[in-house]
Amino acid sequence: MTVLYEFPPTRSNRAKWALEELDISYDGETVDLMKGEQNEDTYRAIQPLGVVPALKTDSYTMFESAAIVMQLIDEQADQGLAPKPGSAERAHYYQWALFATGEIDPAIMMVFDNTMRPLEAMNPPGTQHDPNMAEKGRHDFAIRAAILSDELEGQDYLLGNSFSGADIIVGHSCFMAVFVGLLDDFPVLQSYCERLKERPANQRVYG
Ligand SMILES: N[C@@H](CCC(=O)N[C@@H](CS)C(=O)NCC(=O)O)C(=O)O
Repeated sequence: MTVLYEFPPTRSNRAKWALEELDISYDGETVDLMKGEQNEDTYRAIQPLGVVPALKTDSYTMFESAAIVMQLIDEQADQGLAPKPGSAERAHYYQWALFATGEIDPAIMMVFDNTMRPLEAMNPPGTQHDPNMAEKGRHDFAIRAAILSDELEGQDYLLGNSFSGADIIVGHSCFMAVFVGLLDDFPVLQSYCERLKERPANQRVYG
């Protein structure tokens, strides 16, 4: 049986969305971040950093939301959610997936951590929100969002007209950005979010 360790609506939703798109049967196991369950030894044995998501299947256990999405999609290659390995389209698929986790997520989290993150529940004692760091996050996000927006201008999805795993990974970043109040100046990205929200699998996860 496949088990997803999750805490909706965090980045575990990326893995959940892929499971739903691919119609894979799984159990969702909540790791309550507000209660500190991510720090329990049993969970740390699965995800040593103490973050969600993690995925356990009959043959492996893994973490990192984008890696989980891409692995699940490769296991179900006939469903066509990723371009052929080695193709030019695959190059861009990897590019956008890693741009989301390596460039966009950290900028969003810099804003979230310094404005909205519950200090007592999820931070070391004495941590304060830092307005300068929040501003740097907004600045970094805007540069990266403009790059995404240019790419999506005039096309429905990151790889053109067909939906792929890159849209699950980047789409979740865009939903995070909405949550943190960062997408107001990016109408192309707002439309992209609306398009993604029309998908039944997305509605089952983010509904
Ligand atoms: N790069 C990781 C980041 C995972 C991550 O940081 N998850 C957050 C929720 S969005 C978390 O579990 N935080 C727990 C904590 O900070 O204690 C991924 O994409 O899977």
